[in-house]
Formats: sequence, C-alpha cells, structure tokens
Amino acid sequence: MQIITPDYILTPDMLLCGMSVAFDKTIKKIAPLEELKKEFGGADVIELKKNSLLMPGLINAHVHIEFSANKTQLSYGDFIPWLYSVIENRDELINGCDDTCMAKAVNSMLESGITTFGAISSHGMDLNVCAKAPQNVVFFNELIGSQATMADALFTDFLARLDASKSVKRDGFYPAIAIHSPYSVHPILIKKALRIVRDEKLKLTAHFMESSAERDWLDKSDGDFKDFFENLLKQSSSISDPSEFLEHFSGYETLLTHVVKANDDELKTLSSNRHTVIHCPISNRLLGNGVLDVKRLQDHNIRWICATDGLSSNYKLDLFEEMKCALFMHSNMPLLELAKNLIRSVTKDAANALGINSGEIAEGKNADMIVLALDNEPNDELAVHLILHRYNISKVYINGKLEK
Ligand code: MCF
Ligand code: FE
Repeated sequence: MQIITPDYILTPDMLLCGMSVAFDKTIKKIAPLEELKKEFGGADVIELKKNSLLMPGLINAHVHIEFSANKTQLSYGDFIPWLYSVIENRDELINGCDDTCMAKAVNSMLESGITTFGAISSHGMDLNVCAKAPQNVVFFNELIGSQATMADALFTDFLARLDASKSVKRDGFYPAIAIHSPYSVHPILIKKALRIVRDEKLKLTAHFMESSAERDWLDKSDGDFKDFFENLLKQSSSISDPSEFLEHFSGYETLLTHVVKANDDELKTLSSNRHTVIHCPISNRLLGNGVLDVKRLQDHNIRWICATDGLSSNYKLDLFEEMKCALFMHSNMPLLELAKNLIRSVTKDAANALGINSGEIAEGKNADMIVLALDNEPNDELAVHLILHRYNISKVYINGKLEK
C-alpha cells in the first residue's frame, strides 16, 4: 500500500485540497493524511513538492501506432491527396516503423501523461509493442475491405490478428474490434465482425463521416472519392449508405471517430444508440476536414471525447497539445466550460466510453494517476490553465505502479 500526498486533487469533477490517496493497484481511500496513516499502518508515504496536483491519467482513445514513422512523407491539407499519399508510401511507412519506432511513440504518450490508449491496429504489427506497453491498451483489430470477392480472405486475416491479440494475457490489455469506415468495409464483413462483438462483448470503434469526399460518395456515389474507387478498386458505386452502416451498430455502444460531416438524422441515431464521438481536432485540420461542431453534439446529448489519431495525421501524440488546439478551434464555445469538458473528455468520459475502470481519482478506481507541478495555488480557472501551460508531469502511475 502507498499513500500519495498532493496539495490538490482534480477528480476531475471536483478540486480537493488537503487530501491524500491510499492505493495499491486500485485507489483504496481518499482522506486527510493522518487518517490514512492510522488506517494503513505500514504504507509508504510519497511526499511531493509544493503545489503538486494529482489527477487521473489521460486516455487517448484513438491512435494508429503502426503509422508512427510518418513525419513528412504524407501529404496534408486535403483528404483525398492524403489518402493517395498513404497508399503510395504505405509499405515504406509500415516497414519503416519497427518495434523501436513504435515503442518511441508509446513512450512519448507515457511522457505526456497518457496511461491508457486505444490502438487502431491495421496489420497487427503493433501487437508486440502494445502487449509490452506500460499503459492499459484497448487493442482494436481493424477490419477493412470493400470488395465482396476478397471478403473471405480478409476475414481470415482479421480473425488471425484478433486471435493473436486474445492470446495476450496481462492486466489492462483488452482485445477489441475496429471497422475501418462505411466506404471501405463491405457489409458482409461488418455483419461477421459484429457477431463476434456480440458473442464476446468486445469494444467496438469505426471511423465515420470524416471528409466531404466520404459524405458525397456515400450519399451519391460521386465527388472526390469517385476517381479513387473507379480507378483503384474498379468500383462504380458505394457499397453502403450511412444509415445502413449505422444500422449495423444499433445495440452496441460504439466509438465513432471524426463525425465532422454527419447530418442531424445521423446524430439522432448516434444519440439514441448511446454512441460516443471521438474528436481528433489536429487530424481534422491537417487532412482538410474542417471543424467538428461540438456544440451540436452536446445539443443532441452525444458524449464526445478528444484523441490524437495517429502520427499519420498528427505531429505529436500529446493530449495536452490536442486539447490546446481544440480550445482555440472551438472559439464559439465558452472558454472555461470547454476547457472543463476537454479535461473530462480525456479522463472520466473516455474511461466510460472504453468501458475501463479508470479516469477518476475515486475509491475503487484503478490507480492510473499523474502528478503535475503547478506553480501556484489553483483557482476556479484551473482547467484553462492546465491546457495552456503544459505543467511538468513529475510522476505517472499505472495500475498503482510508478512508470515515470
Ligand atoms: O484517422 C486517420 C484518417 N482516417 C482514416 N484512416 C487512418 C488515419 N490514420 C491512419 N489511418 C489508416 C486506417 O486505419 O489508414 C489506412 C487504414 O488502415 C488506410 S485507409 C485511409
Ligand atoms: Fe484514425
């Protein structure tokens, strides 16, 4: 048992002052230090510097670890040119990203206070690094393929990757399923995968309505995707429409990434199915996809959480950076309220969306916690200050173990 003695605790719903936390793998009790010392006699007491703040470790629900080799290869500014650049550089990017490259990405997340991440695994090349990562990992095996003729082969490969991820037996590692997107996964494949989700109660995610090209292709089999599908995949029309796609997910609380171009009917469906939107503001900007209307999501009562996406569409895997960009991007929202929502989105809300027992400094929760060195006493605007000032992260605990 250990007792940590910060000056302040952000739970994240409340700011506590003068309380300490007794924990092993989980948080046992939050109370004044003297009380904890009496109750947990032999516990180690961790002393901290003045103005230290304890808060939940951050949760990055969407990242593509296998794409971590990209720095300047991929073309930014517009979705379709980006996609062509992915296809052109794919082998070089994926093969150029060995375990060392991926471990570096995972370690950079740890350094920036990320104690859980959702890895979208396209090929299973990241399994080893994710299995060994210090963080909790929701390992989303991706299913992709729009051609019915390829369905069997693609599904066999997907099942092999899913099985490999199930053979990882460690605390905090959760095999899961990602459906790439409505334009790239054939309904036959989606149905087969969803049966596994249902039978094995796995977590589920998908990219949805990221670009106008996607919107136009799914609605009208037209727009910027037309040449791509005709020339590369010999496909003249879309394999599904958005409502058909969403229908597959009814009854499964799904994490849908991007959702920038969704219409009101689709948002109603998201809301009634209790889906969560994963918002990746930097990725959206860099791929020319515009700005997610988070106010509209809130009006529809849809939970949204903030994530980085991969280094395929970002320059950093850092949720503080991501929140800062979001704070400036959504300039129509009240500043403090948005800052509080952002902090909650990468802690408590992300944990609930991923179904993990974390994201809060509360009794019974996993001891996933970070310590920040504030430079003075926090005030009512702490959420804004946390996002603006990039305070030093002095300690990172994951399941009670000191990892930084
Ligand atoms: O999230 C970004 C942009 N949207 C879609 N896909 C990806 C992103 N970063 C990497 N990808 C991967 C995706 O998982 O790119 C591959 C898929 O395996 C090809 S389709 C763009
Ligand atoms: Fe993505």
